[in-house]
Amino acid sequence: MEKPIIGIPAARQLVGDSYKNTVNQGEVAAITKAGGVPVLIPTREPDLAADYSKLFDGLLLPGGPDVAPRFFGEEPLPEMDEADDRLDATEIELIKLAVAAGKPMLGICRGAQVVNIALGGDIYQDIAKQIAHQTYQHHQKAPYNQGSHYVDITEGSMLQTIFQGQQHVLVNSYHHQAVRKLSPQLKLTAKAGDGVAEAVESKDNNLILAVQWHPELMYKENAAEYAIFEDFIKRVKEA
Ligand SMILES: [Mn+2]
Repeated sequence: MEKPIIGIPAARQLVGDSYKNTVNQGEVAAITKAGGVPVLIPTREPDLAADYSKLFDGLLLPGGPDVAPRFFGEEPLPEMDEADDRLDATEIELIKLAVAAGKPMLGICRGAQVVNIALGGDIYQDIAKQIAHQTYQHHQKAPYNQGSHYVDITEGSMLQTIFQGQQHVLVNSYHHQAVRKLSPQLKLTAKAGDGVAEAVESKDNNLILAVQWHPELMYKENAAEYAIFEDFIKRVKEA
């Protein structure tokens, strides 16, 4: 495979008085630099997920809005932000289809949460509210390209290889939700010192790597963050 096609589900964004289908430039630029061809996947018609899934070799699940809690069997807490259930339904279907077809995935922030939900896990709707002890500032006020809290990386994980054996890594953080009950198909491969889940990977293969932080906002200054995208394109080429 020369240049793999990477599908990126588009968010619904209100611009002026009309809705647009949008993907962040950070992910598009990082995938392109790593040798992939990014393709925007509209998410307004969940019934078309199977048709869209034929169009790409790998799936990038980007950051985005909160996931509607009905997708993991809960009612919304007051701390929930706006959710987009068509985005949720489309991504969940695309993830299931990608697993079935053996297509590699990279999840970023929301992507880590939605991949866990799609495969039978759930999330905290609001970590500050739902975790009993005091958590770190996971919605950082520092600039997005700046790391703000550390994560501890699990030995023997894909992440450890990507970070060349480093176990304690400074990452950025821009989330108020996080993986809670882990999918039986996933393992936890990084967590913050306060116990918040920061990365998950497939248990039995190398199809899925998903991080809770935003490498697309750090990769220009940080070689290991860029290596997350290089590793993804390599996984897609080898699948
Ligand atoms: Mn965090």
